[in-house]
Amino acid sequence: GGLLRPQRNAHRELLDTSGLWRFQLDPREEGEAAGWSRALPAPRPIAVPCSWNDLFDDAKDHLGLAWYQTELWVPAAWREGRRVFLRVGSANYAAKVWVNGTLVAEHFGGHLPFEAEVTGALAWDRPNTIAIAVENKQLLGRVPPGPGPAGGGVAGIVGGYPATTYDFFPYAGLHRPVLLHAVPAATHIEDVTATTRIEGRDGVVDVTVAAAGGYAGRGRVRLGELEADLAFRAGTAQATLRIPSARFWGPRDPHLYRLDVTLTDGQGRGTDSYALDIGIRTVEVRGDRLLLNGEPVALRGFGKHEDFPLHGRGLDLAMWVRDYELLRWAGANSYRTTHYPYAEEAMELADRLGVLVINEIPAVGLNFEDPEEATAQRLDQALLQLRELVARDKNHPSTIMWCVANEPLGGPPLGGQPVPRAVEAGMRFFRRLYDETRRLDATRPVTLVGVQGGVLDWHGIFDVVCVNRYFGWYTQPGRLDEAARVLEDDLDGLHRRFGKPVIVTEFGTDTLPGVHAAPPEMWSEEYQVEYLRRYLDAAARRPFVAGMHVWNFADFKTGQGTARAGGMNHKGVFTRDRRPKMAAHFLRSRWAGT
Ligand code: E9O
Repeated sequence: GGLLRPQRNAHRELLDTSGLWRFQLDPREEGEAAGWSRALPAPRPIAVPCSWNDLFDDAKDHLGLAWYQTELWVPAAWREGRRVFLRVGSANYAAKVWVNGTLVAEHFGGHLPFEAEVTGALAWDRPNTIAIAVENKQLLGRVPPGPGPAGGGVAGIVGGYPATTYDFFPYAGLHRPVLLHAVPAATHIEDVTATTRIEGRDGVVDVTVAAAGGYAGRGRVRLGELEADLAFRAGTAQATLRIPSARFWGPRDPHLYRLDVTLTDGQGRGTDSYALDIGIRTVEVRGDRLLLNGEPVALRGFGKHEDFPLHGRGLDLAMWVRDYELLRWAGANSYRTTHYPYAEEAMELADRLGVLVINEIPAVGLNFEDPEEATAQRLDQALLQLRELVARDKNHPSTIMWCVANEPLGGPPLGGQPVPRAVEAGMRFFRRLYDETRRLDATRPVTLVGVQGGVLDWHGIFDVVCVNRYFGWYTQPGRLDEAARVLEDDLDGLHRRFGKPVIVTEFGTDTLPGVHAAPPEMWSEEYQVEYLRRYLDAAARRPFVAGMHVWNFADFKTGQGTARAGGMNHKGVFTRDRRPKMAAHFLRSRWAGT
């Protein structure tokens, strides 16, 4: 099946369990044997969705197992002619789900939804107990991996407690809503895939619909005045709609068309339906240019995080609405979902507001010097994450590119020599990920984000060369003019070697708000501005540079370490509570022209 976001309509029901749940840490991992899936012995209240870390002192650095539990009545109307599914939006990292003591689902990997049918496990004469055990160990074979013998990723440079292979804080818990949803039992729409093309001034939409149980009946798709019949065979049907003089989706005009899919009975009456907002647009790489609707496009924006005090990585709609407002304020048109998929609501907002998203799986901190066995396990995890991400986000016009990894290493970090065996292992790994992504979705470019001083060969596999560069911070500290020259040579070298569009997906400096220095010194607001200015100038002179993403949109929480004052990465142009540093005003003047 697909991973359609549940919705409520004449045929479908939805129940959001968000609110106060019960919570208990299980450091000795005794809960499963002791029947905690039915009742927790010593629970305390917790908010769902939310990370557990900022709520209780003893949960702050907890990377082990913890239990969530709630009770709820399922509406009696769902009893007849319905199939009921339970959908977990994001449980970081591993999760097991029980309904009334029956195990219904197990899932690995945070940030992506999973669901299980629970129809047979439900009670109708009493409240149902839902229990979810979540565990966030940093293990070698996971994605992101735990620290290995090779020392992990960039976290190897910045150190930190708890130990991770990345610098953002290892927040854990039920990060997105847990939903119950009901669909018609006879058959229902399991998946819809809409891809779009542009032919002259027309927009062409190819729609593929999957319906449960090998459905062989009929249906229809409607888009405004346009309508097409669906004739299902073995559970799938296709239709093509052509919109004359269409409005093409993009940052200037993020126009969405409503696509209605309906299954129909013998009399043409609807038996199930699903609605999707789609944008008609194309993304392609031609030579060294990135094209949106056939025109070169330059991405202006940031790497981000889902990160906010108290909520951690828990869904925070207020944060999202504010962040999109600040993106607009700064004149940005784009961001990358560093370093994991963001909430579905965030993707929906990007569609509506015309923001171009590089959509990344949680593959950060990979080191191909780690044992082969770990790499093999990571490949399976990454492939699963790719399938889930593409299934979830394939219909979002805002997703313009998939990214399969951030800053993989093929040797020691900080300028160490690549290790040939590790480079080879990475080649095989990324070839697989590239091919699989293209197989899942042939309509979007695929990229890999490389680290400064990292393995260049891997970029050759991908459509766009994305690089993170910190000349003037991690190297050439305090020497901005020298750093700018190194950057320019580096960009030209990448262009000569690959002849593809280049995006600088990270560049930035840690900056403490209120620290000033003339002439600019590291950690001061002036230094951040002058550093960014040089990078943007270098890009502006190079038409093959298809995007500049500042690291980071806002300061964000990290583990504890000598390079992270106050437990934060301070490279934000906004503070963690979204106050602008000087750099935010500078970007606004560059990007929004104000
Ligand atoms: C990943 C991001 O999550 N990139 C890091 C960011 C940072 O601020 C982190 O927050 O540390 C930068 C990695 C830079 C490595 C530079 C190595 C230079 C070697 C020659």
